[in-house]
Amino acid sequence: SKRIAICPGSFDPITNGHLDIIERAAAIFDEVIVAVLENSSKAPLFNVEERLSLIRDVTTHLPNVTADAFGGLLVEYAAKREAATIVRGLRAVSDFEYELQIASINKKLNENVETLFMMTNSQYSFLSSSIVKEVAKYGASVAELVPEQVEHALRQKYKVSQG
Ligand code: COD
Repeated sequence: SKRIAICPGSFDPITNGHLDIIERAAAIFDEVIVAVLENSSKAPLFNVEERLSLIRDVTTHLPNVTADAFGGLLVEYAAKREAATIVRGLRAVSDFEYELQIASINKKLNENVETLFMMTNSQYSFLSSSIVKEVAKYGASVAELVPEQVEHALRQKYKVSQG
């Protein structure tokens, strides 16, 4: 049977750090689903449709990668999509506690779903969606942090919001 993995997250917006994890997962699994959490408590910059559209735009070179939105519990979504693995990226030690907590609860909720961690590419160890938004908001270049389509979308977003 097909080995299906889920890369879940907020992806507000997708960065080169996310993309690196997705590409590496795509090389290991038959199918990778990039799953965007909808109705998160955080107020997002990009709505779910915009985030999905950016993910699709920057993964066209990966034929076994698709993007989808999910609500509710991640492990329930994983079961519905017949995915036995959740892939997460680890940047710093500071990620570890949070990730251990999520992975432990997910394991309790569904013991058939395994969480797999991939170390960040050292090039992107400092990179997060929040940092990217902060830099873009002040008009500095994010060209080395995100794919070109995302850079463009950020420029549009902040141009519009600044009037
Ligand atoms: N290098 C490597 N990995 C990176 C980098 C980088 N530079 N930047 C981000 N990543 C990784 C993150 O570690 C993560 O694995 C992934 O990319 C996505 O990151 P984010 O920040 O977009 O996503 P999060 O952490 O906000 O996602 C949280 C979830 C949506 C997965 C979580 O909240 C969830 O599953 N919610 C649904 C409800 C649920 O089931 N909760 C768990 C039980 S309580």
